[in-house]
Amino acid sequence: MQNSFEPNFDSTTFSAETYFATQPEPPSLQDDLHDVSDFIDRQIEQGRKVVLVTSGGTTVPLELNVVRFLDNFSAGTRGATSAEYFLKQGYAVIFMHRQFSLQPFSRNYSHSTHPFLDFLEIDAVLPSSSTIDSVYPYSNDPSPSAAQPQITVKMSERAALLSVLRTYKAVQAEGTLHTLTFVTVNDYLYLLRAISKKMNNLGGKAMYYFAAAVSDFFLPRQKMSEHKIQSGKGSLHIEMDQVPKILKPMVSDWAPGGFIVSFKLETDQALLIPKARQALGRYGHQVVIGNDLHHRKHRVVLVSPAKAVPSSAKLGPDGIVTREYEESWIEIDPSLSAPQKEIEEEVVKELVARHDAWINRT
Ligand code: PAZ
Repeated sequence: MQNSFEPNFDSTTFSAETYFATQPEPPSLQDDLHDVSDFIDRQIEQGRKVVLVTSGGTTVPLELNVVRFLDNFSAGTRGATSAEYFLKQGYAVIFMHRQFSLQPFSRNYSHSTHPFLDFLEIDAVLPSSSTIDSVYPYSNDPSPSAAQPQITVKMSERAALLSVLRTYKAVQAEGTLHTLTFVTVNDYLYLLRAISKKMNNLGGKAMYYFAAAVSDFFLPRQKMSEHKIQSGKGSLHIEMDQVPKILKPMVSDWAPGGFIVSFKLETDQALLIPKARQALGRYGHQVVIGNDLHHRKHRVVLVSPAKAVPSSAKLGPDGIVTREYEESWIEIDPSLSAPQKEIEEEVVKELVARHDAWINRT
């Protein structure tokens, strides 16, 4: 890798088969799969629809003993927020997210935007000796037998917290949320393949909602340096290979019975619709949601194949099916922000309606 990064598009394209034949399975995969299989079996028994929500960015390690890695932009807001609205719509949710990215419910109290310590209060005046020195470290309580002050939630925060907490507890009691984590793009690909194959047992009741930001390039294990890459020898050149396009095997092999929604992130809004159409033509899934980086919280476009595929549908150059598509924009007032109004509520409502219509199609 050079200091001024020059992308190199000549690198190898791995097929999904080659990828899984050459890259190692994550050590936790079988345990993760065991738990998620139990969860899916329970939802099948209960007749629920299940959505797999992916969320957060994947990393690409540059060393086996990893010190440096490339990351993909995503805080996990889209995925965590959407997961809550799917739960509200009666879906069971498998939430597959980047470790430490936002999660449903707790995302409302993120340490960077709404830290929970800031809305707690201690209801007794601390003794004058309670300087930072006297209360630190936390476990060193100077008077463990004395009456402890009560911790309370600020009045202004109570209603919102109660509402989040009630929903969270209800979801826990119903057992409708299952959470799994990934860090690297390799963890992500292995988990996705295993979960999708298992979810295929749900038939049409399975929805896939790919909000995670997944790296397009990776460094195969065989090319990684074992130890930390050393500096001091001038610029660094790393040739990365292309990550396989997993929507292809998703649609044809892993989850042919499911309703698949992918996301397309662009920084040039003019590319959203053409790129979304291109993805639908290539992979043949149900919906691509286009969002541009700077307006993603207020405006998205849902692109899907037109309901009646015209007889003019034909195989175009590169084997892409050429046919007609329809777009619907969802916008919310940009002056409203979470938690007043969240675009994910509208997106999820629309997808649930489309999923139901798709299940009941003749
Ligand atoms: O997680 P977040 O809310 O910060 O960002 C969400 C997003 C922009 C990563 C997501 O909406 C998205 O577009 N995911 C797919 C990215 C891609 O094209 O790979």
